[in-house]
Amino acid sequence: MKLYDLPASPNARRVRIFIAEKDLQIPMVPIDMISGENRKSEYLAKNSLGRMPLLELDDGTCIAESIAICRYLESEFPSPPLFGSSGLEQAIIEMWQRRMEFLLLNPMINIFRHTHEMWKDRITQIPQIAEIESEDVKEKMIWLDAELKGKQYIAGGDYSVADITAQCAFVMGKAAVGIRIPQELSNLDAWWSRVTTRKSARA
Ligand SMILES: N[C@@H](CCC(=O)N[C@@H](CS)C(=O)NCC(=O)O)C(=O)O
Repeated sequence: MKLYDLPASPNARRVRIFIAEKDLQIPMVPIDMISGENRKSEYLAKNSLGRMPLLELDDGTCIAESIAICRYLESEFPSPPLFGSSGLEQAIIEMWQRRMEFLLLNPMINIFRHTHEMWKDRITQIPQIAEIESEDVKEKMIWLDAELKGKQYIAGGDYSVADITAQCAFVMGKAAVGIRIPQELSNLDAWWSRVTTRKSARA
């Protein structure tokens, strides 16, 4: 199998971190979005939406959507479990993964898309969307800080895919849209140190 990758993409980073946590060696094929490689027929035949990441299996089956890719890898390589083991663990991790995606990662991506030069000629940019999303993300950081009180990781006991989604949201916030975790949010700040010092964080 191989992973079609977009190095700067937070969604692709989610899958790279997941692969690193599982200690898998999966060849990566970088796709050059700036030159429009993902809009060429060869790539569109693999993913008609022209988006990355994309996992291509040896039989040619293509799996898009970062969480779908992670789910497939979890089923093939269950150890260490990153989506939980028992039914209850799986439900709690799913709950947190969805919250981190909808409340943090997607808004960070939206802020980037509606403000950055790179997206100027690709979408209709609406700066007010970025302003509203930025305020909302700041509120969500305060909420998450309170939720993390007494917890090591987002879903509770162990590092999971919910942490991966949240850390990719904050990498995007820091690197691309200037939103950083305030130091006074001490639970969130401690969690950030915990996850970013893992070896997989560099993936
Ligand atoms: N929901 C998808 C989102 C994939 C996505 O939007 N990827 C972006 C990079 S973060 C992309 O490839 N954009 C290229 C484009 O829109 O042309 C996932 O989780 O994988």
